[in-house]
Amino acid sequence: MQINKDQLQKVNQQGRARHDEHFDFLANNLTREGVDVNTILKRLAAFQVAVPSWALGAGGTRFGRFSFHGEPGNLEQKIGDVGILHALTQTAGAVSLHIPWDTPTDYAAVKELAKANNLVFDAINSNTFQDQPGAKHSYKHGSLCNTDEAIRAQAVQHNLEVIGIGEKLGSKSLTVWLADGTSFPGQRSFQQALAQTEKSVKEIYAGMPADWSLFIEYKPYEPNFYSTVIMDWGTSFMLANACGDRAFTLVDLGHHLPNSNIEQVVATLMSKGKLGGFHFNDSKYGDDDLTVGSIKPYALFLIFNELVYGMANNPQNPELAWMIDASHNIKDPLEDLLQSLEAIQEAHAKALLVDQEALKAAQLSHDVVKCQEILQAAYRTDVRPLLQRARIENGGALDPLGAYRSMGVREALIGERGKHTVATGL
Ligand SMILES: [Mn+2]
Repeated sequence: MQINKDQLQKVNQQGRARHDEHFDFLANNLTREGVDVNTILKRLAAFQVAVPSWALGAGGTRFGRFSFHGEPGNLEQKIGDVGILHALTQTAGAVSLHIPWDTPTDYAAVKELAKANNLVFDAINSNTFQDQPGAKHSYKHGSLCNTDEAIRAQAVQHNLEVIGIGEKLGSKSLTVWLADGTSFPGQRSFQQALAQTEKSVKEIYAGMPADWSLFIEYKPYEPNFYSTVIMDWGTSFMLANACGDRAFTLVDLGHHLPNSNIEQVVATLMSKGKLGGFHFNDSKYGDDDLTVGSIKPYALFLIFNELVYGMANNPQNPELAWMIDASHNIKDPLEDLLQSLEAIQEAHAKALLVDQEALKAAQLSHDVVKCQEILQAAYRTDVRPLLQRARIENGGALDPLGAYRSMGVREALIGERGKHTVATGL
């Protein structure tokens, strides 16, 4: 299904007068403080986050999975779901595919469908954390790091095939996340595993088209519980440097040990021009993949503050590939994604409100109290009217979640697809 624009306009009309009041109040206050509201609206409108195909169905845990009614059962339906998110929010204008779960059968039709939904194909993701049907070798003991040359070669070849698929769709980047690691001390030589991984990623890098980028994701544990080969940003950074100029580190918010200072990681990488991709989610304990902003919204704001600073001050850093990497076990996946998209833009807007000049002055004069006041003044501002205005000016929903519910989108999807569909790959 596609969102009916006329119907959406009608839904928007219901809250329009109230929105105008809230927006005028906020815009007047911000203008008085010297904020250029139109520039912020433009920045919000330009910010597009990719939705990964695997986030459109209900995920699960190793204890089980409870599917959600009307899940997309194929690639075309997944693109349709992202199209719904984009129509409502105007900020989900890209889709990130996972191979082999989303291997297209008809490339022209898939591209046409994406275009009809105003979507582009963002970074494409390979999978060497599962054995594929018919594969000659198993990744049980690692893929790119494996001691067996034939297994490493199979994993490299898979990545090259994924690049080939991405090329046909218009993607310009490959994201590599490895499950490689060990669960017990002594299981494997750390040095050898890292050396083999470096050799393998260099082979993948060498096989990329000249206008492609490689994003190397890291994670400290899980599914292996003693060590992972690419355990942290430093290891990813080292591998990216070993590959070359078009290899970058990818930060996933959930891929850190508790209380890691992710904003500092972001700042460090951007200062070196090596932050390429960014995965949003939230967590309490580990890689929980919860709704963005649901647990630590202030941390998200502080991270965004560094991202906004880096985007303005680090021309050596490329434009980032933004993506939501979350998993929904008990919510309607589309509602969860609408909440995440809202939380991302909220943190983004607040970061844009930080008075960078005043902050710099306060830092130079060692006014620690003032520094905190400046950050928190931005954080405490209710920026939702800005998000609403940016959305409706671009044809989106005033209240995406409210519109999704009042327009009966999930009910329509169940009507089209049936109740008991299961998203591919989940
Ligand atoms: Mn991720």
